[in-house]
Amino acid sequence: MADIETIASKIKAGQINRVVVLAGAGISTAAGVPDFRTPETGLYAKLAPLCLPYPEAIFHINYFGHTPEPFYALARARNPVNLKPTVSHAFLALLAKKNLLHFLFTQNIDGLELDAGVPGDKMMAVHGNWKSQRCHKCKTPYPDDLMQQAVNSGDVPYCLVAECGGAVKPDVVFFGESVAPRFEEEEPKVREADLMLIMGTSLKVNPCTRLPPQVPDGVPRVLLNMDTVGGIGGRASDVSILGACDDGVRQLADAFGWRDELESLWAGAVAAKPTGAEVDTMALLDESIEKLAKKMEGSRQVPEGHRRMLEAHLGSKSTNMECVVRFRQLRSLSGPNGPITTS
Ligand code: CNA
Repeated sequence: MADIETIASKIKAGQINRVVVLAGAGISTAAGVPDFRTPETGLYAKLAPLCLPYPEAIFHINYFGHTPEPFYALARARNPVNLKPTVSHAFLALLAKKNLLHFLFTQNIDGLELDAGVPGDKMMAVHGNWKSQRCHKCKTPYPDDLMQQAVNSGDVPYCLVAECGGAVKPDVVFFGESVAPRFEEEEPKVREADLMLIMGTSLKVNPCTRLPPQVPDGVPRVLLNMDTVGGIGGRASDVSILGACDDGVRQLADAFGWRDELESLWAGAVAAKPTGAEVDTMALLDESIEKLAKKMEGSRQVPEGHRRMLEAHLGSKSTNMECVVRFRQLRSLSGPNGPITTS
């Protein structure tokens, strides 16, 4: 079984030069952004009051097309303007500074890797990022200042092109959309790696889930995550550092003799990121979700697209049964065979 000390001695001997990293939401939870799937604190658990057809629907392009309100209810709390990089982001920048970062695939859309100092040509935000936005229908770009106003107020911004009226969407890849072709161009880098780090991801979302199996046999894959995922640990050369990523990268930095450099790079990255007023993103998220849930309940309306998706998911294990009951009550309000109130 491989261990941190063996990897550290290879790093010190210059035998590891091409580190490929796959990162996910877990490297940003310490910055105040909930991940998706952690029970109770993850975004999917928090969304329950909105009675979505299934939690991932909030990021599905079809759902956004007819019901963009839930997405904007959480936009303010996930607005990267309010976030500072974590020590895990700083570790990635340190790898790049030491010329060891072969490539970083991040599934995150918060851009914190760039804020920490990872060069843009050494990474791909596979699911896009929040730095720009456009109408999801006609694709016309939408101004940054108006987008910021919408994010701050929680109101859905709509296309400025007369007669279009589509909702504006940040340039992040939703479920049902394809990732940029650059992904396939960069993918072979995984097979060139002499070390892979897999950090803060459940390895449940395509296409990144297919990267770790491509690391050649015998090349160490180090998992820094709260829990074991994706069969990592199944090879003799795998190493698992379970727990918070920030603790894991500090453990690695200690073993590599980089600890002071890591802490000072992190402090510099935090100081360099201008932020507005301190915001409790988790509290903001709860507040916005509660507000929208009350509004939806009060209106006694079920958008037609929402109804169709909920019905299509009845019986699946992610169905929120409380919502189905509420939905049926709503239906009986309009009479057993009467129309469902739609908007
Ligand atoms: P996920 O499915 O929510 O999994 C997160 C994983 O990280 C889980 O295995 C957790 O146990 C683990 N985890 C949570 N906190 C920590 C921590 N502090 N230290 C170590 N491990 C931790 O998220 P994935 O990234 O795997 O899924 C891909 C989705 C999530 C992408 O589409 C992203 O866009 C999306 N996402 C991004 C952000 C962001 O940009 N910060 C936030 C939430 C979700």
